Amino acid sequence: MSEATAKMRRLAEGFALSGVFEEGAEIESGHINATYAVRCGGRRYVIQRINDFVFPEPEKVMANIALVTSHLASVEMGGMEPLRLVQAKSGENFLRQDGYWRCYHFVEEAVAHDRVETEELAEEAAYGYACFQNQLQELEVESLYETIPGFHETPRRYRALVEAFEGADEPLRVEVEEEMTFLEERKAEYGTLHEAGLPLVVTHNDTKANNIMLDHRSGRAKCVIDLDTVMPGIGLHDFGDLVRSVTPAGAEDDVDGAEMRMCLYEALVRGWVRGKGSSLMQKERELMPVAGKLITLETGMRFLTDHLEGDRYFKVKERGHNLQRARSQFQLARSMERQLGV
Ligand code: GN1
Ligand code: MG
Repeated sequence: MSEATAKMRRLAEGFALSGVFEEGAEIESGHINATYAVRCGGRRYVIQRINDFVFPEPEKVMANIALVTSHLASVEMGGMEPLRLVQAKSGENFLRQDGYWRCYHFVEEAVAHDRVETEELAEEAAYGYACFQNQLQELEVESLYETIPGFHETPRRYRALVEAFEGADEPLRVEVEEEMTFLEERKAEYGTLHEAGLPLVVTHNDTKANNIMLDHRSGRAKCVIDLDTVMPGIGLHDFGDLVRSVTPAGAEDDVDGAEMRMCLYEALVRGWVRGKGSSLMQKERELMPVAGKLITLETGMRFLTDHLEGDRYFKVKERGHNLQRARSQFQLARSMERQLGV
C-alpha cells in the first residue's frame, strides 16, 4: 500500500463510515483544501482537510456547515438534496489528525462542471444556487459565524491590496502598477452592494460552476457543495460570483479568454430570477449586472494581493500564477463594463 493510500485509510478510520477502507484517490480541484475521494464498505465518501491558514477557526466553519446541512435536511428542497456530513468516531463533526479533516457522503450520479458551455447548464446552476438561498431563508442569520470577516466586502479587500502594495518591494510594485491604476480608477464603486441597504441572508459565497452538482441524467441541480464559506452575506454576492466564474470563454487564469459570453450571462439571470422567485427584491434585480463586475474585480484584487504577499493563500502552479489570474479577472471586468454598461 502506498504512503498516500495508507494516509487515506488512517483518515477514513477516524470517521463513522459504513465499512472497511477499500480505495482512495486525490481530487485535484479547488484552490484551498486538500480533498480525497475514498470508498469504504461499498460506499463513497469525500474527506477534506480544512486549510487552517485560510480558516483560522475550523470549528466554526464546521459548526456553520452542520447547522446549514441539518437545516436543509428539514426543509422541502424541490428535488435537490442536502450535502450529508459524516461524524468522526469521536462524535465531533471533524477529525483532528495532523490538522482538521471532515467527511461527506459522496454525491452519487451527479456531475460538477469546471467549465460551462451551454445556456441550459448556466441557467440550471444559477437556479440551483438561488434555490439554495431560499432553502436557508428561515435559518437565523445570526446563528452563523462570520468565519472570514468581511469576506465579500470589496472596499476592505481593496484596502488590503493597497496595504500589500505599499509593503511590497520595488520590482513587484512596478510589475503591478498598471493593475493598481485600473483599480484606483474604479474605487468609488466598491461600496455599491454594501451601501444598497440589502438585507443580510445566509449565502454560499463561493458559487463557482463546480460547486453545484447536477444530476447526471436529467441535468437538474442536485446538490450544492463546498459549504466552507456559508455565512451571513448579501444575496447578490452569490449571483455575482456565478457571473464571474461561468461567463468567461476561457479558464480563470486565461487572460485572452476573459470575455464575458452574453448568452450565458442572460441564462444566469433567467435561472437566478426563476430560483429566487418572490424573494428577489426590485433593488437586487437592478444591481445584478453590477454584482458580476464587483465580485470579478474583488476576486482579482484577492489574487493580486496574494501575488504581492508571496502566494500564501491560493494554491498556485508557479510564481506569477496569481498575477495571471488577477489580470484575467480585470480583463473580464472590462468586458462586463463594455457589454453590460456597468
Ligand atoms: C477559492 O477553493 P475554491 O476554489 O472553492 C476561494 C474563493 C475564490 C475562488 C477563486 C475560501 O475557492 O473565494 O472565489 O478560490 N475560497 C476561499 O477560484 O477563499
Ligand atoms: Mg472553496
